[in-house]
Amino acid sequence: MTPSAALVLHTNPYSNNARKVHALLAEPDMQGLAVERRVLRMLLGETRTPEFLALNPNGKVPLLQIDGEPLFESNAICIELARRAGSGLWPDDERARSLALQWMFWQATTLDRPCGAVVVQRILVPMQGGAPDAAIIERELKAVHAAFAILDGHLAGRCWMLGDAFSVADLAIAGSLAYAAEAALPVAEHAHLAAWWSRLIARPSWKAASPPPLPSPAT
Ligand SMILES: N[C@@H](CCC(=O)N[C@@H](CS)C(=O)NCC(=O)O)C(=O)O
Repeated sequence: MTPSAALVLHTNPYSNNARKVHALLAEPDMQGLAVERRVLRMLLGETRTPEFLALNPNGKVPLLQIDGEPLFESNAICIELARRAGSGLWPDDERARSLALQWMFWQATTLDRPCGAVVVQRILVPMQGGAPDAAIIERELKAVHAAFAILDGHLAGRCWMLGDAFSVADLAIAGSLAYAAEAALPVAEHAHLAAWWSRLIARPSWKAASPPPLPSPAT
């Protein structure tokens, strides 16, 4: 384990990107790591204050401070924390690390945007009193299906994204699917992906990171 540093996670229980980090921290071999959590209420603008923007100019959670130094992007935060804990969730093997990074970049560049767009239309827009835009949903669902087909092909014959071992790559992908049920993302139409998702959501760490029921706009 890396020598201890003061670790502060700025977060929100409803953030799908923060949920990856919460689930990681709930994994058994992460228990030696002390991380203070500070909840920011996104819908009240707490991620847009000058103080927070000075730490993360993107104005987004999660954000990790390591002895005061900021680190943004949930995937980078997961790697940093797993590495500090000496956890095998960030694999030891160099080839496995490259593959983990491959899937984590792919999640951030290809999978997350269309999944997020459908979640916004089907959950956030109605929560704020608006009407979902059917054209956006139709367009983004095509990209979701294309990305899910890639995952489905990869997961055929694999238990987890890197094979037999659960890793930060699984948590990265899970972040994009966090609201799959509520937003009716078409996971069930891709059998290998659906089987992986069932295994993932059965993990005690994922359950421990579940947010309370969806909030009112004041959170
Ligand atoms: N790529 C970033 C995305 C972070 C992100 O989109 N965070 C959202 C919550 S899931 C947020 O903080 N939104 C608040 C805002 O935009 O004001 C990551 O993976 O950390």
